[in-house]
Amino acid sequence: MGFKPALVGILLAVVATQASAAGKAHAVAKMIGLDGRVTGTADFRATSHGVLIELEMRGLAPGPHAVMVHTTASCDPKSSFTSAGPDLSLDPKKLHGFLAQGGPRAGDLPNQFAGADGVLHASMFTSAFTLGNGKKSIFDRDGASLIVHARGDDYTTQPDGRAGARVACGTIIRTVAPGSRGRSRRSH
Ligand SMILES: [Cu+2]
Repeated sequence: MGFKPALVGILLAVVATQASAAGKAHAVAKMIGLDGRVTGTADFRATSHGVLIELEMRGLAPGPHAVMVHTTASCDPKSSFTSAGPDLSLDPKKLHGFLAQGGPRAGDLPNQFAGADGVLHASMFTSAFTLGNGKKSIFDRDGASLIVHARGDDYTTQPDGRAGARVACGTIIRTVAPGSRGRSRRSH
Protein backbone atom coordinates (compact mmCIF):
# COMPACT_ATOMS: atom_id res chain seq x y z
CA MET A 1 0.00 0.00 0.00
CA GLY A 2 2.17 2.93 1.17
CA PHE A 3 1.30 6.61 1.69
CA LYS A 4 -0.22 8.61 -1.08
CA PRO A 5 2.17 11.46 -1.94
CA ALA A 6 -0.55 14.08 -1.50
CA LEU A 7 -1.30 12.91 2.04
CA VAL A 8 2.41 12.99 2.99
CA GLY A 9 2.59 16.54 1.67
CA ILE A 10 -0.33 17.62 3.83
CA LEU A 11 1.19 16.01 6.94
CA LEU A 12 4.53 17.78 6.37
CA ALA A 13 2.73 21.09 5.99
CA VAL A 14 0.93 20.58 9.31
CA VAL A 15 4.21 19.76 11.12
CA ALA A 16 5.93 22.81 9.64
CA THR A 17 3.05 25.09 10.67
CA GLN A 18 3.18 23.83 14.25
CA ALA A 19 6.95 24.30 14.44
CA SER A 20 6.77 27.91 13.29
CA ALA A 21 3.92 28.67 15.69
CA ALA A 22 5.88 27.35 18.67
CA GLY A 23 7.09 30.15 20.94
CA LYS A 24 10.72 30.75 21.79
CA ALA A 25 11.47 30.80 25.51
CA HIS A 26 11.31 34.11 27.31
CA ALA A 27 12.24 35.13 30.85
CA VAL A 28 12.34 38.26 32.97
CA ALA A 29 14.13 39.43 36.12
CA LYS A 30 13.02 42.29 38.33
CA MET A 31 16.24 43.79 39.67
CA ILE A 32 16.31 44.91 43.31
CA GLY A 33 18.94 46.87 45.19
CA LEU A 34 20.38 46.23 48.64
CA ASP A 35 17.49 48.21 50.17
CA GLY A 36 15.05 45.77 48.53
CA ARG A 37 13.63 48.37 46.14
CA VAL A 38 13.21 47.68 42.43
CA THR A 39 16.00 49.35 40.44
CA GLY A 40 15.51 47.85 37.00
CA THR A 41 14.46 45.00 34.79
CA ALA A 42 16.14 42.38 32.65
CA ASP A 43 14.57 40.64 29.70
CA PHE A 44 15.85 37.30 28.34
CA ARG A 45 14.78 36.14 24.91
CA ALA A 46 15.77 32.84 23.30
CA THR A 47 16.84 33.11 19.67
CA SER A 48 17.93 30.38 17.27
CA HIS A 49 21.61 30.92 18.20
CA GLY A 50 21.64 32.15 21.79
CA VAL A 51 19.99 34.33 24.40
CA LEU A 52 19.44 38.06 23.91
CA ILE A 53 19.49 39.96 27.23
CA GLU A 54 18.23 43.52 27.61
CA LEU A 55 19.04 45.19 30.94
CA GLU A 56 17.74 48.52 32.16
CA MET A 57 18.94 49.83 35.53
CA ARG A 58 18.98 53.07 37.45
CA GLY A 59 20.63 54.26 40.66
CA LEU A 60 24.04 52.77 39.88
CA ALA A 61 27.42 54.36 40.47
CA PRO A 62 28.65 55.81 37.17
CA GLY A 63 31.17 53.61 35.36
CA PRO A 64 31.69 49.91 34.69
CA HIS A 65 29.70 47.14 36.35
CA ALA A 66 30.17 43.41 36.13
CA VAL A 67 27.01 41.57 35.07
CA MET A 68 26.76 37.84 35.69
CA VAL A 69 24.24 35.06 35.97
CA HIS A 70 24.62 33.41 39.38
CA THR A 71 23.59 29.86 40.25
CA THR A 72 20.51 30.27 42.44
CA ALA A 73 17.18 32.07 42.09
CA SER A 74 17.39 33.83 45.44
CA CYS A 75 17.91 37.57 45.98
CA ASP A 76 17.97 38.27 49.71
CA PRO A 77 19.27 41.79 50.41
CA LYS A 78 19.97 40.81 54.05
CA SER A 79 22.55 38.33 52.75
CA SER A 80 24.06 41.04 50.50
CA PHE A 81 22.77 38.77 47.70
CA THR A 82 25.16 35.96 48.58
CA SER A 83 21.92 33.92 48.56
CA ALA A 84 22.26 33.93 44.75
CA GLY A 85 25.29 31.63 45.04
CA PRO A 86 28.45 31.87 42.90
CA ASP A 87 28.86 32.76 39.25
CA LEU A 88 26.95 30.16 37.19
CA SER A 89 29.13 27.37 35.85
CA LEU A 90 27.70 24.54 33.78
CA ASP A 91 31.10 22.83 33.81
CA PRO A 92 32.74 22.52 37.27
CA LYS A 93 36.22 22.72 35.72
CA LYS A 94 35.64 26.18 34.27
CA LEU A 95 36.99 29.29 35.97
CA HIS A 96 35.51 32.76 36.07
CA GLY A 97 36.54 35.31 33.45
CA PHE A 98 36.73 35.79 29.69
CA LEU A 99 40.51 36.32 29.97
CA ALA A 100 41.19 33.63 32.60
CA GLN A 101 42.96 30.44 31.61
CA GLY A 102 40.24 27.83 31.85
CA GLY A 103 37.48 30.42 31.59
CA PRO A 104 34.90 31.65 31.12
CA ARG A 105 31.97 30.29 33.04
CA ALA A 106 28.53 30.12 31.48
CA GLY A 107 27.27 32.96 33.67
CA ASP A 108 29.99 35.40 32.63
CA LEU A 109 28.80 38.43 30.68
CA PRO A 110 30.75 41.50 29.54
CA ASN A 111 30.93 44.62 31.71
CA GLN A 112 28.26 47.24 31.19
CA PHE A 113 28.48 50.95 31.92
CA ALA A 114 26.28 53.33 33.87
CA GLY A 115 26.25 56.96 32.79
CA ALA A 116 26.79 59.99 35.04
CA ASP A 117 23.06 59.85 35.86
CA GLY A 118 23.41 56.29 37.16
CA VAL A 119 21.31 54.88 34.33
CA LEU A 120 22.41 51.76 32.46
CA HIS A 121 20.89 50.40 29.24
CA ALA A 122 22.54 47.25 27.98
CA SER A 123 22.01 44.68 25.27
CA MET A 124 23.96 41.45 25.62
CA PHE A 125 24.00 38.20 23.68
CA THR A 126 25.31 34.85 24.87
CA SER A 127 25.31 31.30 23.59
CA ALA A 128 26.82 29.96 26.85
CA PHE A 129 23.44 28.99 28.29
CA THR A 130 19.85 28.51 27.18
CA LEU A 131 16.37 29.18 28.54
CA GLY A 132 15.28 25.68 27.50
CA ASN A 133 15.09 22.38 29.35
CA GLY A 134 18.40 20.77 28.39
CA LYS A 135 21.84 20.54 30.00
CA LYS A 136 22.79 24.11 29.12
CA SER A 137 19.65 25.59 30.65
CA ILE A 138 19.83 28.04 33.56
CA PHE A 139 16.52 26.62 34.74
CA ASP A 140 17.75 23.76 36.85
CA ARG A 141 16.07 22.93 40.17
CA ASP A 142 17.16 26.10 41.98
CA GLY A 143 16.96 28.44 38.98
CA ALA A 144 19.33 31.37 38.52
CA SER A 145 19.70 35.09 39.22
CA LEU A 146 21.16 38.05 37.39
CA ILE A 147 23.67 40.00 39.50
CA VAL A 148 25.09 43.48 38.92
CA HIS A 149 28.31 44.20 40.83
CA ALA A 150 29.62 47.49 42.24
CA ARG A 151 32.61 47.55 39.90
CA GLY A 152 33.81 46.20 36.60
CA ASP A 153 35.01 42.62 36.11
CA ASP A 154 38.76 42.32 35.42
CA TYR A 155 37.88 39.06 33.57
CA THR A 156 40.72 37.14 35.24
CA THR A 157 40.60 37.16 39.07
CA GLN A 158 38.75 34.36 40.89
CA PRO A 159 35.98 34.08 41.82
CA ASP A 160 34.30 37.31 40.70
CA GLY A 161 36.83 39.37 38.75
CA ARG A 162 37.34 41.83 41.66
CA ALA A 163 33.94 43.24 40.82
CA GLY A 164 33.16 43.99 44.44
CA ALA A 165 29.81 43.96 46.18
CA ARG A 166 26.65 42.65 44.61
CA VAL A 167 24.57 45.83 44.29
CA ALA A 168 21.55 44.49 42.40
CA CYS A 169 19.98 41.08 42.01
CA GLY A 170 17.02 39.69 40.08
CA THR A 171 15.65 36.16 40.14
CA ILE A 172 15.19 35.00 36.55
CA ILE A 173 11.62 33.87 35.96
CA ARG A 174 10.58 32.07 32.80
CA THR A 175 7.41 33.57 31.34
CA VAL A 176 7.27 31.48 28.17
CA ALA A 177 8.51 27.90 28.08
CA PRO A 178 10.29 26.70 24.93
CA GLY A 179 7.99 25.19 22.34
CA SER A 180 4.85 26.65 23.88
CA ARG A 181 2.31 28.16 21.50
CA GLY A 182 2.60 31.90 21.06
CA ARG A 183 -0.99 32.36 22.21
CA SER A 184 -0.42 30.76 25.62
CA ARG A 185 0.15 34.10 27.35
CA ARG A 186 -3.44 35.09 26.62
CA SER A 187 -4.61 32.77 29.39
CA HIS A 188 -2.93 34.94 32.07
CU1 LIG B 1 29.07 37.84 40.02
